[in-house]
Amino acid sequence: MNAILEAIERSAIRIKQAIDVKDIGYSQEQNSSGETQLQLDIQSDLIIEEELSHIPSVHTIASEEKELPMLLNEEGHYFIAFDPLDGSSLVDVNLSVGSIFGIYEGEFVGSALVASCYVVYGPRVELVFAYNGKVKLYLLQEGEFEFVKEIHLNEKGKINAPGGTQQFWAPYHKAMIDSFFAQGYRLRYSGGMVPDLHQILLKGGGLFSYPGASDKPEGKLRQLFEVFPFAFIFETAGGGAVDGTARVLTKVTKHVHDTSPCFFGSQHEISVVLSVYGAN
Ligand code: FDP
Repeated sequence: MNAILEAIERSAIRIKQAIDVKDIGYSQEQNSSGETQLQLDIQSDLIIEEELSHIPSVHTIASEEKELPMLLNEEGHYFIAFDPLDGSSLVDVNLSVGSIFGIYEGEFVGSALVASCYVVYGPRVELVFAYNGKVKLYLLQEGEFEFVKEIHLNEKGKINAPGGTQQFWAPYHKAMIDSFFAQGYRLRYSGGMVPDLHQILLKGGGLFSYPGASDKPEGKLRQLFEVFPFAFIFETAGGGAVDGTARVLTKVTKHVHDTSPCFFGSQHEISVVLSVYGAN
């Protein structure tokens, strides 16, 4: 697992450099030396693929940027699903983005997750790694990721991050979101899953939701690359992650790009979601 974490750290440093120096959004165009420029998310995908390909314990990778999983090493036992640059459209407006990694043992199913990691590229680069019952925060300083602290969620938080388009929400979902605001919860939503969930984790708790709605009955966020890795992190930090009625990590994935409605939060907010959705 150490070798995988180190490969993720090297990838993060290279992706941060790419974010800092690249012209943005010029896929298919040529740079001054006549080379074709790659979009940042594709470039990030290739960086991670290359770094993980050096690790013998990695059997297969699946990426948000690739249609199908890719076998790296028959002898390996880890299956790694990653979103190389989540929220990449936010780079254009200089908001934070991130990379997400789910590390599965033997197969890509929620119950086989053994570790999860994400990296936030913001004013600072931070990495969060959940493994062996602990969620640890690291900060990139002078080329090294230094341990900062363990992350624990409070029983109840103050942040409400409601995703999706309100126009398409079910009435009971809208009523639940409104009731959190009526109780004093504050709106925090950048449109980047990584910074939005990072904020909830570091500020003690709250609720992030991306529900199924009439325009997207199965939500938008992808199980293997986004929903399961964050579910593992929230559960390890003492919170929860559900699809409305059940833990998301019990969901069956039929295709690598399957999505799921999802709610991440501290215990109190997740219990409210379960009672609202269970009753509807
Ligand atoms: P994006 O489409 O910009 O890549 O992964 C999907 C995602 O971003 C998440 O990072 C983010 O939480 C969500 O979409 C935002 O979706 P909405 O714009 O529909 O709120």
